[in-house]
Amino acid sequence: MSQAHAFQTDDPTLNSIHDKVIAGERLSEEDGIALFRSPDILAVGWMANHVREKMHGNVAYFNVNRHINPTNVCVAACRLCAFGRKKDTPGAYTMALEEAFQAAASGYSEAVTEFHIVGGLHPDLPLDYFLDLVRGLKERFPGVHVKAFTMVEVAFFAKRYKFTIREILEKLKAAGVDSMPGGGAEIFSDRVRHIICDHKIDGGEWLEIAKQAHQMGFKSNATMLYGHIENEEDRIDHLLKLRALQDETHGLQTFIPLAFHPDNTPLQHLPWTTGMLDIRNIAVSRLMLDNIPHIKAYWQMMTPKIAQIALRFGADDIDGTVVEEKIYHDAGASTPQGMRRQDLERLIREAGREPFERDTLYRPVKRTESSVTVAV
Ligand code: V47
Repeated sequence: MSQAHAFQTDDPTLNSIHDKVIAGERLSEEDGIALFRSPDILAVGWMANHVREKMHGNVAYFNVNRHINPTNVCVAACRLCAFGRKKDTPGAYTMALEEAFQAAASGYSEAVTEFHIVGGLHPDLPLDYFLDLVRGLKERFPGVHVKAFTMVEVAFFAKRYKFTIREILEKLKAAGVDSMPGGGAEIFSDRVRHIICDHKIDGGEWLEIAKQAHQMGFKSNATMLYGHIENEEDRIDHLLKLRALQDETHGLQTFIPLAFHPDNTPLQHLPWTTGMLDIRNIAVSRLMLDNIPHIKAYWQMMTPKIAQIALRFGADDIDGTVVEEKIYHDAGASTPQGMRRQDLERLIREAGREPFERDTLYRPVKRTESSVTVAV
């Protein structure tokens, strides 16, 4: 779909980038830095929207999903995080499996098509806790896609239970994991990672595990945490590393820029991100990641209002109903914990887009009064 409005900018550095965007040419590191620094956010957004409409027309994707965070007990103690707790400290929890199954079934009455499962790095649970969780969900909800465990959790399982990454991925697959969420990528820069999440795997390991997962046929997402102590070069470095991974594996479905929420974290002296930074990260991601199909404006993290605007600045997806969000709410998010399908559709329509309910693999979901089907 072409745009009715002509491109205009008062920032001369954007003219050569515009020419490349129109020609479908790959942008360079310098282009990326210029996009982050340009005062002309509307021109940056125009280009991102051009690419977004070329790829997805007028549709905006959402899904009906439920988050399950089986435990917040975590050995990592990342400075960026308000969710993790040390074992036996106030607020620490670990769901009994039955409790997790009940959580999976609770919330909105509409049939979900995806469980999104991530949790802390628990020092004592057996591997079977996680495998039984997935097996139990598959038994009880056979049609529901299980998107579970970040590359960081996979690395932890391998180390803790003494298996190779490949063996852990095979066990997760056999238990019923269908794909993997994008968390834990944070920012790949060693300098920044050392400060915000010192105990996590490094960026190279994250990319290597994602590569192995993709080579085994898993699709995954990827995230980037911004708005803390990183700079523009760190962000572009992160995007270029993901672009190179995708050139090799084609396993990334969706990229999700995540705005840092400082409340209740050891970095709570840092300011919150602004709407402009949120929108710019969406737009620059769309322009730099020419080989990743989807850019998600995660409404829980951006707020529904900014997510709507993002749908005209490069994003084509706003995530889903979620039902019960913990990670951002522990860090001060004031968004609702979940949203109904009709509310997501309204957000999308009022942004001038056409709502498209997808499953996790972006296939259309058809609902009638009594059934949900995925067109394959
Ligand atoms: O990896 C943790 C981030 C991520 C904070 O794949 C924080 O579809 C901001 O990855 N402020 C988990 N961010 C969430 C995540 C995700 C969310 C929605 C959809 C998908 C998907 C993935 O949240 C963590 C970390 O980067 N995070 N604490 C914080 N205080």
